Amino acid sequence: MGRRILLCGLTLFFLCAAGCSAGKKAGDSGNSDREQSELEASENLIVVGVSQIGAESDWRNACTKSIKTSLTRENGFYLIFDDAQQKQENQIKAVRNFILQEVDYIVLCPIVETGWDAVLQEARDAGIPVVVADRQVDVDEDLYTCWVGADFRKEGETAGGWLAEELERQGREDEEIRLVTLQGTVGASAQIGRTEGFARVLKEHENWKMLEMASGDFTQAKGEEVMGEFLKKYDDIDVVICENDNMAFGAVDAIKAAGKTCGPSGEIMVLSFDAVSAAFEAMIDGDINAAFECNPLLGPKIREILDILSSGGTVDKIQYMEETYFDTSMDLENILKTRMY
Ligand code: GZL
Repeated sequence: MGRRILLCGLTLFFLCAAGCSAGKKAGDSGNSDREQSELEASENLIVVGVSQIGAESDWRNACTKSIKTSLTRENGFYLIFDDAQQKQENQIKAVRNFILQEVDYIVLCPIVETGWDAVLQEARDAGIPVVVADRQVDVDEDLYTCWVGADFRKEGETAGGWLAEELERQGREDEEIRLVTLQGTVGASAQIGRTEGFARVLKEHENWKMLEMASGDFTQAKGEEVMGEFLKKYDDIDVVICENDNMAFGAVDAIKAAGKTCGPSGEIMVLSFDAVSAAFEAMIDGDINAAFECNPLLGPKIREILDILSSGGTVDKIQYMEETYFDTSMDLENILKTRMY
């Protein structure tokens, strides 16, 4: 109730201000874009504050687009969106601002799993339900209403299982296989889960040697830099595990810059996570062997959750997204035509 009064008060303030000042960029209604937004917010829209990590990867941009095209005014939402530029402190500030603005719901896409206890307790004390999306938070589960995202450990295990089958197909099941890993942002659920999931398969193959793992922070530039360092240290890498597509693209650039080859017909196998459209193109180009999907289209699921909650319903605490994997044995050109990100 407080929020509605607050927004109506803001609306009245902006309308008075609009009446006294000339030269504002006016829409059809004669109000500035800002006044229009405040007016809209005073309708019976569900006001949602979304704290997004940043724009570090193709996956993240697809996730943001999905959220923005789902939580629209037409669908009954007033969206307040914050891009944290990949800094947890910015996410914490954004959540505190959402609390001050008395939003109806908060959606948090947490950059790492830890450091959220205090601010989520503040949201709970303010009576604002929190939906955690994408990566997870390591807090008392009473501090958030539900989580929706991917099963990262399963993704890692699927990648390990795929590699074992591929090596067997090549007749290399008993050969010493030397691997390196480009990890995502350290402490992010996607990094923790993919590393742990692949490690479960790694320990089943004593002929697989993990030479080194280091973080490329889910970015292409850092991925290229770290892979370049690996290539200087190790001259016989057989496989690079990239915990997202953008680091895989960087790894491919580093491999080529070192005068080596990669992909299904190259010296170094490249396995990637996310399976965005650019990863399909890289597989079609012969640079990447396989991409393990992580579905970024969280918007419709978040919308469904918020609609249920705002009508007094309850939702499951943990909600997994559907996902699979793709490799160069598949009809990738035709599959690519069906991809939404
Ligand atoms: C996975 C997501 C990861 C992606 C990266 O759910 O958190 O963050 O794999 C993105 O591309 O940066």
